[in-house]
Amino acid sequence: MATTTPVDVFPAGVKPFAERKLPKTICMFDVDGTLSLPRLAAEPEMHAALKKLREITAVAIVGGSDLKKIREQLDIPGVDLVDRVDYAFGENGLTAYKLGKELKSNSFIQYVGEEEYKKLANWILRYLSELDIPIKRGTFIEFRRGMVNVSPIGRNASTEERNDFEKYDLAHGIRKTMIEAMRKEFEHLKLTFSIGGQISFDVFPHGWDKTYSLNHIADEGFTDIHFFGDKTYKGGNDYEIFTDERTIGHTVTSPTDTLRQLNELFLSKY
Ligand code: M1P
Repeated sequence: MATTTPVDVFPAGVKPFAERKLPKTICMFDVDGTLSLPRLAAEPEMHAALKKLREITAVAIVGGSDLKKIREQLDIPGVDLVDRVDYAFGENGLTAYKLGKELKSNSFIQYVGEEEYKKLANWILRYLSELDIPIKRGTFIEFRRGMVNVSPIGRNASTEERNDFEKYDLAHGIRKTMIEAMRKEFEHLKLTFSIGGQISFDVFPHGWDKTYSLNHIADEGFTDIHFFGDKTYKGGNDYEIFTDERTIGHTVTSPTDTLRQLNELFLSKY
């Protein structure tokens, strides 16, 4: 379980929550498809909007990817992402930063243990070795702090190869079929399987979806927790936090739509 470490030092130039226009409100954002196009960099307009929003509400990023990838997508040279938002949550909050400082959290390997993890990894590699799809690249399992990410084509696929796999998967249900088999095989581990992107799926313990990140802000007294995401449908990796009773969920269709909604709800009003 996550523990909330009190970090009350607001860096120079950053207003404490109490001095913002809506002191009890936080806006949380998914990354791919919400702040940027999948795996691509966010546009300057998005950075400007988040900066302006931070004067009004607290701002959090909650991505399924690890923070390294999120940083690449939301990079501004010279200023680390964790210093530009109030909270940065990678891997659904299993890696967590508040005001530039890392918070304590949990890990997938601690949860399943070495033996079970070995069985899981061996099973995945065996399954994929027998899977016939048009092309394969490298890095089929990515071991992360809070989850394992599994990709039938491999994470080294190029943007074009990603797009092609996504279409192929939609027609042939490659990920869906693999998830069904894996769910059956590892029922005892109580794992959740989530398709959050184009070429892979995430595997993590029940409850370690994006709602996990809410543990880190639980003691902060926010009364309005807005969440913006594109995969808010059942089975999408924004579904649980979007439907959670603690949040006010907003479905977006693209980064442009996120900007439109932010303008309407906050930026043009306060
Ligand atoms: O953030 C959404 C997903 O982004 C990536 O998915 P893919 O590589 O399949 O497009 C992964 O980092 C995945 O873990 C994440 O949920």
